[in-house]
Amino acid sequence: MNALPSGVFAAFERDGYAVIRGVVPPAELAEFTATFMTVIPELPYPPGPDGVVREVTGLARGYEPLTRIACDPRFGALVGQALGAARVQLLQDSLLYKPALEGASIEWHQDRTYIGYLSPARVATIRIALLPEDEANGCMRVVEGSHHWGEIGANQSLTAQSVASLLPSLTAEQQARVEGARSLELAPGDVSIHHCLTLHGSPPNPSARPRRTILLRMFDAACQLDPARLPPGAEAYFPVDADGHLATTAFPLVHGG
Ligand SMILES: O=C(O)CCC(=O)C(=O)O
Repeated sequence: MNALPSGVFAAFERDGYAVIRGVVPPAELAEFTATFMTVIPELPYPPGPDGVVREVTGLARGYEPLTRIACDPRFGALVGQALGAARVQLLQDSLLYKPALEGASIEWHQDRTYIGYLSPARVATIRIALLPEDEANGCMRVVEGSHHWGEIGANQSLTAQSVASLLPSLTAEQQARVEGARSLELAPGDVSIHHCLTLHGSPPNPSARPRRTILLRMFDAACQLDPARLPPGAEAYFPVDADGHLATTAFPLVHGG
């Protein structure tokens, strides 16, 4: 990768997201794609209410090719730069596939609703495009600056079965801002980073082209676990050190010493 682009921190702070072009070169992208397609082969998958989205989460813990991608220091460094964090840990990895013709939408949401058990809310998702992502094939859309709105709706960390739309919980002014949301069009090898409070979603993919995206959710290692925001019994999956920081044995350090 090139030297870290300047301005990522300022853009992320202002807009709640940033796009960095050409992070993964073509040869490496082929390896990432092979790893992705081992986990999610090009096969038919059962549709939900408006089509198919196949998402596989948490494999980086046990599948070495994906561990290597998730712990690649380039991605940790970009999130560190966006958040202004000296040390960054990996929270979760996901592979997201929207097939051609029948790819489903993802409702407008804040990630905080579903991974809201860290305090403060200094968590970001880096998304690596393996294929072109554009309006025609259901690229992600973000509401610029919406991370400044604070948390909307109830915490559903580890309790929700699916992603629900936050649109009914928005004010009229916020709903108008959703109308003007920005489409994050990405070329293969580009990445986007969004804040866990940024309102985002993606429309269906009726195009003849699939979408394959690797998502890595990362957090400022200075965050502490807030057990009150976890359902009973879930604390066992979030080992902490004496100060309440998530243990690096379970949530690897991906940036900083
Ligand atoms: O890539 C997308 O279409 C949506 C991703 C998403 O919802 C997320 O990162 O939480």
